[in-house]
Amino acid sequence: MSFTSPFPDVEIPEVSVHEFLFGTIADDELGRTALVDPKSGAVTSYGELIAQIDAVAGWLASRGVGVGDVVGILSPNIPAFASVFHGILRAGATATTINALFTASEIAKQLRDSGAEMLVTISPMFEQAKAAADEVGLPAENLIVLDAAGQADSGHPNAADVIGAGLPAPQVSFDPATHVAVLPYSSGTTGNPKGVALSHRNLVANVAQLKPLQGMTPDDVVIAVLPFFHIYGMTVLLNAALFNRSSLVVMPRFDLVEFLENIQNHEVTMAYIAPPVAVALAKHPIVDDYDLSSLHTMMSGAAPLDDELGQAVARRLDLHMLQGYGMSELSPVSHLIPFDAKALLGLEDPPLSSTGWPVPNSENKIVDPGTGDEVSAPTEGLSEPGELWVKGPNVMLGYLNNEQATADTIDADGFLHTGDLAQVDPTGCVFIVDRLKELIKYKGYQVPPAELEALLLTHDKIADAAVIGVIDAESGEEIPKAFVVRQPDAEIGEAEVIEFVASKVAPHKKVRAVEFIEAIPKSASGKILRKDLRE
Ligand code: AYL
Repeated sequence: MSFTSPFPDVEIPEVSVHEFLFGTIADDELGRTALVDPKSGAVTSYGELIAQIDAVAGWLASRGVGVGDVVGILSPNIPAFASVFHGILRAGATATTINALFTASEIAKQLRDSGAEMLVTISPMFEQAKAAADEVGLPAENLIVLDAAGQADSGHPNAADVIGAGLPAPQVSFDPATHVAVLPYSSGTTGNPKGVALSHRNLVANVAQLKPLQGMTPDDVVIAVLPFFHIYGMTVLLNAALFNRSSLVVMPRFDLVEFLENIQNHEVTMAYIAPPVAVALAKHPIVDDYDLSSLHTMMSGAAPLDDELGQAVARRLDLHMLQGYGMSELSPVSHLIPFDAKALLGLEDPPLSSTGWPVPNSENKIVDPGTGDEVSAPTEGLSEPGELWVKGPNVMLGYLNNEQATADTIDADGFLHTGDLAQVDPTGCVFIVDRLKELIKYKGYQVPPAELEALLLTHDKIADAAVIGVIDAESGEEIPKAFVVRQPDAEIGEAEVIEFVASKVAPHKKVRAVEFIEAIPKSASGKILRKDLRE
């Protein structure tokens, strides 16, 4: 079946991200709070943020960085992330956002693949950043360490150099529809992580598509604990909150007590989370010690939210609980339960086990992966399951330097094949039921099996390996599990495999279970038969 968004189309202006977010800002909005650093209490107003963005863009331009250049950002959420990120885009350059927990070799891989010629980081990440910069041959003056004021003679520019100089923003011109604004990395439906080329138009579109459903206003205070380097935090928090003139309370990492304290002390009204946070909010006794009455809305995305769990959080905290679905390749939100389902759809209680309806300006298909035929539309109940296909202005331009992977993902009619299995009800409400693709998610983060398999094969006691996602009996969460074939006569146990992987990758990519087998089941063409492993 084929269906469109039930929401009216929105206007998507043909402008850059910067113009869209700040081009029409009113004088009386400049003094409003854009960003709060709860640790130091520092507040950045919209006026200050815009000045900082201009300064970053001006400094980059003075260094010859502009259209066609790529700059990496390696940082957890800090207020300066916003100025650096938007400064890069304002200069006409492309930002590649790197997971702050990556190891040096993971960082180097992304820098090399994206062609980044500059990297911006902060001192806690300096060691990895420096090793990666050395590996790809970036000179000291192209590694910016924002908070390293004391390293004056290190050759690394810092925030005082970059922002303090206050250089004027350059005039740049590009086509927002085709110019790549950001390159986050995703493994998509198969293989190794790839640069997801998202245009200015993609990013503008998704904020515009979210606007009527998200319910964010200038009176909202939004807690920003999901990382800005991941597309969820980038679009749904950073860009959407700034567009709506809300305030962001910026947290560099999740800590339950700090999360609760910040909601209470800053009278946070909206929280965007991934399912593991919902578990803590539903179950932890400490939650009762805080006044969280300011919170009116919470949205979960990036992995399936258990219905009961979501309801438990909504009841305990007395708020609207919503769920969204999407992919990095969709900028990312393609489906959402709207903030006000009653007004928009005439629905009292939208099902929280669903991921809601297609965002405005978009079209969907549900296609039987076996036959390639569209499944029939249900008159009642749910349709047969099929692969969810999505078309709209938020569909990525493609994977960087990878025409094959792009063609395998976006078809000739412009539909992106998500690799997720969904069912749909007669109103067009989508229920994600399974994943067809190889991707594993640990706590909402991507774990690319192909990357772990390649790493396991570098171990001299391992003859062959395959990695799949399994549900951990204890936590009920998806975890990466490795199937390992030992080299003849080699002795290697579970602990050694786990430690080997853990020493080479970011924590979320660790293998968390190991099974030794005689041979990895493969098809005639050599493809790992993941279904057989699952069984
Ligand atoms: P990536 N339910 C089930 N699976 C989900 C959901 C969900 N609500 N959201 C994302 N996924 C899975 O690029 C699905 O397999 O996501 C999808 O193909 O890291 C994959 O995650 C994409 O992984 C929001 C808020 C989307 C966040 C997101 C994050 C998307 C980034 C919509 O409202």
